[in-house]
Amino acid sequence: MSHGSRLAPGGPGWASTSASGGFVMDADWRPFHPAPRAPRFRVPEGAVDAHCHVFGPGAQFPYAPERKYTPCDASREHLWALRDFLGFGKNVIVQATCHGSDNRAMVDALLDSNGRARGVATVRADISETELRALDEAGVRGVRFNFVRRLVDTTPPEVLSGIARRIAPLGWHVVIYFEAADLPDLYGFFSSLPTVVVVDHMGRPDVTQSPDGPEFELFVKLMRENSNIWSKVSCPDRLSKSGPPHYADVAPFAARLVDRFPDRVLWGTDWPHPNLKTHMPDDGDLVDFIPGIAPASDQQRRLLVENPLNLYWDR
Ligand code: 0GY
Repeated sequence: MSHGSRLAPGGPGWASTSASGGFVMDADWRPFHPAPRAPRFRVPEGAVDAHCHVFGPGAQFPYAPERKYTPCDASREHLWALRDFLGFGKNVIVQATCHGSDNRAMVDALLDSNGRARGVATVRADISETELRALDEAGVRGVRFNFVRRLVDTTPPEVLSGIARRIAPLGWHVVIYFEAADLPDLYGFFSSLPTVVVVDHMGRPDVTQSPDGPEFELFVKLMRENSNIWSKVSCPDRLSKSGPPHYADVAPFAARLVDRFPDRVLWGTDWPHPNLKTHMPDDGDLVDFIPGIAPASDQQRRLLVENPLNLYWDR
């Protein structure tokens, strides 16, 4: 990889702009960047992209009937090529809501990864012990609870608590995704979870407010009061109003968490960036966001290597 180069391996279906298997991609869907640029920032050896997804391909792994969106296919081969191009060593693949609780596409990628990917699944309360053990064997280390109403129908908290109790003995954790405006209502539930809890995208702060203002202060308090709660300092593209390439308005929020909780932060690309409406990020820009939020090499090593290895590979 050299400065100025772009990821463009070519081959059939590389610039994926459709869904296979008879599925029709949403009319307003933005496909992932077909040729991101090489980042200037070199991630440390063994760095982990700790938040990304695979979609389908629909012909092999059909999208779930209950999905709220139909994406373009985004295969494991694309993900591995992006990983290598950006300089990462490993991935954490998070089950996307377009696949519901059918984890086959994600598990297929884990099994293909030669131990270089771990997974976060979506499971139903009636999942059997045998199925849980099979997911564990494949490399799943957590379950995701989603509270974003445009993505899923609501699941009652007592059902989620039951799932958390089932997965705790496996050493798994819970990943939570919610909007900042819902944190006051969910604060007690999140604090009650018995496992490590990883928050997606800093709890989606409104970055037009101050990083020291009451909304983000509540999120920092959640992490301060609960030493089992971690955060992904990811998705500036999803949160920013100032936009690419620097996503400058998001940086102070992420930098605050990296500085205050250096052992409880993770970073991921969020490739293939579902449901973005304003623009599709260049993944090279996203990697170049990292030194702005984690300026010290020690912070970078913890964020990109030690923390994700600790959570996903060492337990
Ligand atoms: C993300 C964010 C989104 C989607 C999903 O599973 C999903 O469908 O997570 C979103 O639309 O905000 O983390 O990928």
